[in-house]
Amino acid sequence: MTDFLQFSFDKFDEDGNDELSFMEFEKIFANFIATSGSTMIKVFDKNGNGLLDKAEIVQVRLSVCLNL
Ligand SMILES: [Ca+2]
Ligand SMILES: [Ca+2]
Repeated sequence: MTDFLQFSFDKFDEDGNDELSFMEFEKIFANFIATSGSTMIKVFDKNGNGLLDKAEIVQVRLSVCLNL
């Protein structure tokens, strides 16, 4: 695990149990989206309404997982 990942893991593992719960993962994901901002929305906003709906978020998740 790289230092960056270790840092991120410790940062987001809020209860310190060395496991990421779904809620903790959600925060990582939200942070990732916030950092990437409108660029991510443009890429994944399939219907072009400027918002990511549930179905579009699922696609983002799949893409992120596949790229890891
Ligand atoms: Ca945890
Ligand atoms: Ca949309």
